[in-house]
Amino acid sequence: MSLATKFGGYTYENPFMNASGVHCMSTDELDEMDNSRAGSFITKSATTSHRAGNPEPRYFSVPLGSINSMGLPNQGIDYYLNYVLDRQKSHPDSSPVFFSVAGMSVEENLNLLKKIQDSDFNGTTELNFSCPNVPGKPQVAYDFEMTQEILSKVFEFFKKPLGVKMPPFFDFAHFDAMANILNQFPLAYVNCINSVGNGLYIDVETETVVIKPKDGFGGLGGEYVKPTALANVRAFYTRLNPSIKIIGTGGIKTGQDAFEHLLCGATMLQVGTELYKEGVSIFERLEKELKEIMEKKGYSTIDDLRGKLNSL
Ligand code: RRO
Repeated sequence: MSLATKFGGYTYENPFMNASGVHCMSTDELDEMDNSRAGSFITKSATTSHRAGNPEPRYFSVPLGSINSMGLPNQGIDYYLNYVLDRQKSHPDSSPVFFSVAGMSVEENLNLLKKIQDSDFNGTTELNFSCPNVPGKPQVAYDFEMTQEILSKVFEFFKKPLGVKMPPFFDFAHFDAMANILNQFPLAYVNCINSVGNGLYIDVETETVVIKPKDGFGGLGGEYVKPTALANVRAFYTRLNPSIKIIGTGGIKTGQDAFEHLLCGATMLQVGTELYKEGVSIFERLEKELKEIMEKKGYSTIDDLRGKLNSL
């Protein structure tokens, strides 16, 4: 029984990672990810300079998941780039990691990626097209022309492995149109999904919202979003060129949830809400539970089951 996962020319011990934003804001958290059972990890989406983000409270755990409006707080690209470059030097034999960027404009995205291109970074870069929480800034990937424009400009100079983090889509016309755009580019992967944007959670006792920014509106994660995440993983797995891998993110709390994402076609699996709740010990549990379910069903490798979802 092996959970070994080939991705971008490397073999990771298992497919599990954090979702960008969770347990990756500081070097201490990144070190904890690195020392955990996770197969790999990703840094918090970085902007050009440090951002404080939105006022607190801005993340709230609820029984079926989470709601957040963090507002892209991060230490700035240099902080995370220095971290991953130092790690490369001190652990030259370790598998490379993932690096997330989220520019606030076309220009900023291009400048962030130029910096990565010009650095020695040897891992995979994730371009976040789906932050739902910066007031006045729509989620990039809901603007199809903008998405096409950014990717066209990026691939004029960016030669390292690049993936994109997508928001959820809810209509076949949108799955088709976005897949047509993504298929024009040599992407390493598409990550489905970011949080489901602009939900509203209410504390009935106080008749009040639970997070401060945007009058309580925020991105939903956790159990609420798993069916939407699975639909997006499946929709893009069945529409994208096979060279573009899928990272499955959304509602992974148990080994069974992981198994479902793999059946839909995911290669790597990211955990956000439940990692926030449980801490990095979750990865050991997920590994054990995924192995148990595979054993019970007679699968000895993930490759044997990836994408093999049956239709009726
Ligand atoms: O920082 C955030 O508010 C945030 C980001 Br950048 C994102 O991509 N997804 C999310 O749920 N929150």
